[in-house]
Amino acid sequence: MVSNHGVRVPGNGGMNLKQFKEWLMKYDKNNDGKISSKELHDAFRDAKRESWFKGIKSEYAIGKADKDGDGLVDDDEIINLVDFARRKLCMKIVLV
Ligand SMILES: [Ca+2]
Ligand SMILES: [Ca+2]
Repeated sequence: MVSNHGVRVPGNGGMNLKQFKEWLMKYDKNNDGKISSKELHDAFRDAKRESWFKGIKSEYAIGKADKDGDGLVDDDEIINLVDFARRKLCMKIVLV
């Protein structure tokens, strides 16, 4: 099991939406361009290492972001994760 992908979680210095997407898409294991609950779980697990927050439910986050109800967060829906990442993962994400 590889649990560390060599990805440093950005955010301490702030990042924009594009950088947030790029970070999240590193966890898109099957390369379908969408983030599943499992993939988001891996991203959150890594992010939590640098966050005080514990017990983040990726299923909950997906439910918040997934507007068309297919269980996946696609490119257009990632923006719905921004607010969640800001508050729950303490990421500084700047929307420009
Ligand atoms: Ca995927
Ligand atoms: Ca969706």
